[in-house]
Amino acid sequence: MAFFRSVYALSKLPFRVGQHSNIANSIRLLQTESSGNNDLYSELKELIPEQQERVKKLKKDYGHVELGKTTVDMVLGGMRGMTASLWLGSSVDPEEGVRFRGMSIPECQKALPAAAPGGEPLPEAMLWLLLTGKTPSKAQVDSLSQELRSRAAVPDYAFKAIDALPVEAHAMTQFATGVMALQVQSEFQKAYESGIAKSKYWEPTYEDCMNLIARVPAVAAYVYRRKYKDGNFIPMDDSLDYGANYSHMLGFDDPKMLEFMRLYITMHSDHEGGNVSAHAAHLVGSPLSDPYLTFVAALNGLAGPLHGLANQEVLRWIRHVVQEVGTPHISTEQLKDYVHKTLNSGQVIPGYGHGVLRKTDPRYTCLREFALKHLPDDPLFLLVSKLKEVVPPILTQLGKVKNPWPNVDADSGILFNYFGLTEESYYTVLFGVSRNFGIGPQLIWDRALGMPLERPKSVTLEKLQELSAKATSS
Ligand code: CMX
Repeated sequence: MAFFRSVYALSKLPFRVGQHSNIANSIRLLQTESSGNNDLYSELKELIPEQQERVKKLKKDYGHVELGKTTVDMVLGGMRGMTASLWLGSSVDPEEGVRFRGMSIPECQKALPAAAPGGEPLPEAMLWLLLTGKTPSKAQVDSLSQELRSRAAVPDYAFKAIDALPVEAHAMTQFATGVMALQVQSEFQKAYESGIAKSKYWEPTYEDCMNLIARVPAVAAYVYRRKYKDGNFIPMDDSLDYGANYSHMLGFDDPKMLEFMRLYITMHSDHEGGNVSAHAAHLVGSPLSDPYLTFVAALNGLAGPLHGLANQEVLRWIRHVVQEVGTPHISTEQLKDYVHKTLNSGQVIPGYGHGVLRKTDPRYTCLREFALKHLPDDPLFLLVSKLKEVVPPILTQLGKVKNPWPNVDADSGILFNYFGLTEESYYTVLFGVSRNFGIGPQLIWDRALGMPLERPKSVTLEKLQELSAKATSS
C-alpha cells in the first residue's frame, strides 16, 4: 500500500526523552533543531516511539492527578476553562496568546524559514514544526514543499461535486462539499477495511493528512474562481511554494500578497485544541473517522459566525458602516454610534472577544504589523485601527464581556481586500485551508498515541439540580 515506506531507515536520535527524569525537561527538549532528515515522514517515524513511551508513563505514574474540578458553570457555560484534551501543536495563554510548540509568534517569524531571507515564515515550515516540535531547515521545508506539490492532484469528481451546487451556495458549503468528495481517496478507510493493526493507524492517517493538505488549495481556489470569476480557473504552478501557489490559483500574483498568504496560513494554522474547529476534529476523529471526514467536521464548525466566519462578518460590518456614513473617513463619534447601534440591536461586534484570550490577540497584532508595513494609508485599515480604540471601552462598559479586545478576525479581511480579494464571503475558506495545518498533525499524533474514542458524560437538568442541591446542603 502507498503508505508503506520501507525505503526510509531509522537513524539515531540526538537525544532520548526517557533519559531525563523530569517532564519539564522533556517538554523543553522537544523544541530542538531537527535531526537532519529531509523527509517529514522519516522524521516523524523517529519521534513516535519516544512520545508513545512518554504518554504511557504519564498514564501509569500520574493518571490519578487532578487537573481541576468541573463546576455547574462549566457544564452550562460551554466547558470554558475545563482541561479536557491533549493537543500537541499549540497552546493559548489568556494573557500572552498562542505559542506554536512553545514558540511565540515573533519567535516563529524569526526561526522558521521564509521564501527569501527576512520574509514571512512558510506554511510548510509551520507544518513541520507543528508535527515534529522541531524547527526545520530550509532544505527540509523545500523538500516538504516538493512533497506537497507531488500529492496535489485533485480528482475530477471533487470539482463535479462542487459543480452540482448552485453557484450562489456559500463558499464554505462549496468548499466542504469538495473536500468531502476527496474522502473517496482515503487511505485510512481502505487500510481499516483490509484489517490494519492499531499500531499502524498513524501511517495511513499521515498519508491522508498530507494528501488533504496538498489538495485543499486547488479545491478552495476552484470554489473562488467558480463563484466569483466566471469559472475562469488557474492551474497550479509547480515552481511555487504552498502559500504562493494558493494565491496564484486564486488569481493573485503580487509578491506582497504571496507573502501575506504565507503569513496568513501560518498564523491561522493552529490555536490549541479547545476551539470549535479543532475540538470538532478531535471529537470526530476519535471513533477513527478518517482525516477527510474529520476535516470536514472542523470546516463546518469553522463556518459558524462566532468562530471562523467572523472574518466575513467583520468586513461586512465595516462595509455597512461605510455605506451608512457614505465614506470610509468616519469620525470617532460616528463609529461609536454605529457600535452602539449594533449592540442595541442585539448583535455582537465581530472580531472582538474570545473564549480564552483576555488580551489583544497576538495574531491580530502580527497581521496589523504587516498592514502597517505594506498598506498604512489604506482607508479600511485606518478605519479598523480606529475601531481598535473605539470598541474595547464600549464593550467593557457592558460589564459582561470578558475580553473586549480584537481577535485575529478583526483585521485579516482588510488585508485581503487591499490585495484585491474583496469577496468577504470567501474569507472563511482561507481560514479553513490554514486550519488543516494544525488539525492534520494532531490527528496523526492522536492515532500514533492511541488516543481513545471521546465520550464525556452529560447530565440532565434534573440531575444537575440534584447534584447542585446535594453539594450545597453538606
Ligand atoms: N460583542 C458583543 N457582545 C459580546 C462580544 C462582542 N464582540 N463578545 C462577547 N460578548 C458578550 C457575549 O455575547 C455574552 O453575552 P450574553 O451573556 O448576553 O450571552 C457575554 O458578552 C459574555 O461573553 P464572553 O464570556 O466574554 O465570551 P464567550 O467566551 O462566551 O464568547 C466569542 C467568545 C468569541 C464567541 C464572543 O466574544 C463573540 O461573540 N465575539 C464576536 C464574534 C467573533 O469575533 N468571533 C471570532 C472569535 C475568534 C475565532 O474563533 O475565530
